[in-house]
Amino acid sequence: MTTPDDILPDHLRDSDRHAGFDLTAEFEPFDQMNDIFTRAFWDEKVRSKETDAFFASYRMEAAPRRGDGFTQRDFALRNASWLISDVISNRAAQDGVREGFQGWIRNDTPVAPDRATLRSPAEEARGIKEIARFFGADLCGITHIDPRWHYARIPDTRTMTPRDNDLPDGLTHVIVMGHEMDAGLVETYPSALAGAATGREYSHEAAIVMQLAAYIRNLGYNAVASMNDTALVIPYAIKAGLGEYGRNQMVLTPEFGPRVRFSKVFTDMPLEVDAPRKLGLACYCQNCTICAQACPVKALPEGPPDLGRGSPSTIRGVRKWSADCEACFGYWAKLKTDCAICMRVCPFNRYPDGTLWHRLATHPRWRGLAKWWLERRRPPARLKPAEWWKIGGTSR
Ligand code: B12
Ligand code: SF4
Ligand code: SF4
Repeated sequence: MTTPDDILPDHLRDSDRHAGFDLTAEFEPFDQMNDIFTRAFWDEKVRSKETDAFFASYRMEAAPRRGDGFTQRDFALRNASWLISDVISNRAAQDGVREGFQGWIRNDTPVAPDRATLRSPAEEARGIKEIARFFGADLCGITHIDPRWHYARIPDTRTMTPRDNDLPDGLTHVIVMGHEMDAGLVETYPSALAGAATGREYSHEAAIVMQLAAYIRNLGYNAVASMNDTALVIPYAIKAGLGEYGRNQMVLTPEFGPRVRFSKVFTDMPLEVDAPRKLGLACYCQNCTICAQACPVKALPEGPPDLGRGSPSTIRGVRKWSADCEACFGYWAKLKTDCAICMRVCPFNRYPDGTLWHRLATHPRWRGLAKWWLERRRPPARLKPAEWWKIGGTSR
């Protein structure tokens, strides 16, 4: 599927422009067989004893070792945080579907045969956002479905061979939700303990997307619950007005900076969509390289957006900041846990909307002053995992 500008439907072309998306004629939807996690099962260039041990450590074979943040207790909290997500993602293992990661979350309730009387799309959109918050989402935006961001193929997890992306037809909208990660835990990256911030949100997400989708199906409309599976969520989150794309490969939100995860529900319920927002966050990245410098394996770019290095794990035909994900995941495999140093060090994680620094950094006139001020301060040190346990595991 090529998508030169002129064959895009108007609503997508206009919102691409507002979002600042820059696609070339080489664009191709991404094949999930090629993301680095999936490659770690079939591609000998990525798979190693270390990557196998990395995945095993999330289950029984935790990898405790001496060192603050990597003790048995640290791994215990991380793995326990993942538990509910794991229960959901293992449900359809016999069918080769890892729900929420490599396949959408199967419906537990049917679509009601009678449709509820709907209010206007604007009122229904407001209602959906309230219900998303009721179930526990911290952010919610809505956008049109856009097959460019859907995986061209997905793996059959029994054999790690490709099959078609089986998202049902007829879906028109995507409800994108944001889930704040625990601030204190994120401050301890890199550590096995910090991985509890990631695991806890996946477990939360699983419940929230399933409940929101069940609500919509009970109203008589189709709804498909989805976490990391089925589609790239970053372009969707930007289109849904939740934030802007940063150098650290994450959506920077005004509320939490990059310290947030995203989930989604695909639906055919008629809803008013949100517009991408110009927030001034990504503009700051143009002259900031804090995340790139902090990355221990130098996986992040220091220059302007480009078309990538030709890695099979990078989508083709999108001008953007792209990471060396082979180097990034290689580091995770060595650690036996995930990393997010590039999230921790981002100033938008520390200075959310409403703080003076945020106001300066997002204003074209004062951006330079914000950078100058930051450079004169000592960068905040990583929180020692032992300290996190001492302060009782509460967010600061
Ligand atoms: C696979 C994956 C990874 C892999 C590898 C990516 C790869 N290239 O294979 C690795 C291990 C590197 C990884 C690391 C991390 N990830 Co990750 N990852 C994913 C996942 C599951 C799939 C993305 C994918 O298929 N990428 C393959 C191709 C498309 O990669 P790419 O070309 O480099 O494109 C990347 C970006 O440029 C952007 N992107 C893609 N297309 C387009 C188009 C436009 C126009 C724009 C602007 C951006 C954009 O999205 C891609 C993210 O990998 C997504 C969830 C999802 N379904 O989207 C989460 C996701 C992107 N990861 C996330 C996070 C937080 C992380 C980590 C911080 C780890 C952690 N502890 O959570 C690190 C950050 C590393 C970094 N700086 O890059 C979050 C980001 C949240 C946010 N605030 O934006 C997501 C959305 C998961 C979630 N549940 O929220 N990740
Ligand atoms: S650390 Fe700087 S360059 Fe990196 S994402 Fe944050 S603001 Fe952008
Ligand atoms: S997650 Fe860690 S290794 Fe990967 S890009 Fe970020 S800082 Fe680098």
